[in-house]
Amino acid sequence: MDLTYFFEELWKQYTVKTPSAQKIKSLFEAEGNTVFNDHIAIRTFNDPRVSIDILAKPFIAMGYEPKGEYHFKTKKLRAKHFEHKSDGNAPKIFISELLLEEFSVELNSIIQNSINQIDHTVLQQEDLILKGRVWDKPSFEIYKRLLSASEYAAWVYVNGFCSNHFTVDVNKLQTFKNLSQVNEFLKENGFKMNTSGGEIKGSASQLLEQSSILADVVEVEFEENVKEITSCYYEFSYRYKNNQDAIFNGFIADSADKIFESTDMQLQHS
Ligand code: OOG
Ligand code: NI
Repeated sequence: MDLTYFFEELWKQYTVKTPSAQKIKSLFEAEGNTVFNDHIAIRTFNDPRVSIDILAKPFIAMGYEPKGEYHFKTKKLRAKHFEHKSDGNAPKIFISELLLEEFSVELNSIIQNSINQIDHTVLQQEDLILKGRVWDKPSFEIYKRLLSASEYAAWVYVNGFCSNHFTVDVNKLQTFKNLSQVNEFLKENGFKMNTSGGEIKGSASQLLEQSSILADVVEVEFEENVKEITSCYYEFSYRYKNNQDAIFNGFIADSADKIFESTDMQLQHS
């Protein structure tokens, strides 16, 4: 598997569901920028058939290695990030998983039922992440039940496996000096920011500042009827150098906790 091909496929699938990302990238380019991707993110469940370690496999095979680990107590999530061993320009990968054992028997049986539907040949392939939703058409009734326990679980149930965001590397934009300039530009162009925890998450002293737009809302065919549900979002990151003059390549759990909320339907109306 080839890394460039893999990211192109992920971007193709992502922009079909996230037209705002393609629009923003084109707006940056029209201003004279070349857009580089800092990282992508993937969501899953800690079931051994689809866990972080399973979804990381193609990336490990393409030269990535695990780096940081992060915990989200309230959201009941765990995450790992991966960096390429030799290609410093390769985007980082952030993969999180829902800790199923911390949820009800009901949630577990819904998720087990979905995972049980995955075709065995698909589970054996290394590109599960390119497969999208690999179980039957979702039920809106079940979606709502999941939503009351975990926004993350409900989102994965509907959206399946994909890159839930790409991230513009603001350090590499030529016509913007910092993240607040980027945010102003996005708002002028009519995009809604995720303001949970503030428009900019993190700080220079934490060596990472991040912002994101709210996820696009797309029509999803449920068993019952068609409903509008959040798909994916676009993120913007600005990284600082540490005392050793090396750029910080990790993530900040407190900031990530708020970035997750970019797909929360409730923020759409606030
Ligand atoms: C990942 C949220 C965290 C970051 O950069 O801190 C994140 C997600 O929404 O799945 O991407
Ligand atoms: Ni991110």
